[in-house]
Amino acid sequence: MPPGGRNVQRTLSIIKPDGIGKGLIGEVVRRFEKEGIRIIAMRMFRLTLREAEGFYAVHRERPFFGSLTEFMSSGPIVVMVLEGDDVISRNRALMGATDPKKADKGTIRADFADSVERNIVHGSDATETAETEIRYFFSDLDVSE
Ligand code: IDP
Ligand code: MG
Repeated sequence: MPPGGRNVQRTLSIIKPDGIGKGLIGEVVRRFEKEGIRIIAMRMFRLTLREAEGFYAVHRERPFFGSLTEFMSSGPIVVMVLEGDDVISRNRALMGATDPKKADKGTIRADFADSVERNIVHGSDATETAETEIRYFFSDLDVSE
């Protein structure tokens, strides 16, 4: 990228069942919009256990996989496509570290999460995973230009 050039990216954000349960849809959306991050697609639904397992397939061998996928299918979620300059890392910065006890003050997870598993939000971690994760939930027709 040239110096001063823009690096417009898309990323997948999920407000997890604990975030919905705590009434944080508006709060999370507000934090994105306040940062100038555009929401270009949004859906709310409940994942089946199978769908949660598919989404988190990279974690299949981890000891927390069963508990995580049960949690993620325990209630409705809100999934969003975010767009903006360097939005993948900017969203991760707004979210905070996976473990809320280690997350910086003022991040979504530090402010609201109960545990490393129930940590309110998901965000893609790289351009390739962002593309795969957006594709898991959205078709091109769902995304507003
Ligand atoms: P991330 O969401 O910050 O990218 P990942 O390591 O990709 O973190 O893990 C995916 C999700 O799995 C986390 O957001 C969290 O809900 C859950 N998770 C991660 N590590 C643990 C753990 O050690 N115990 C329980 N759940 C975990
Ligand atoms: Mg991750």
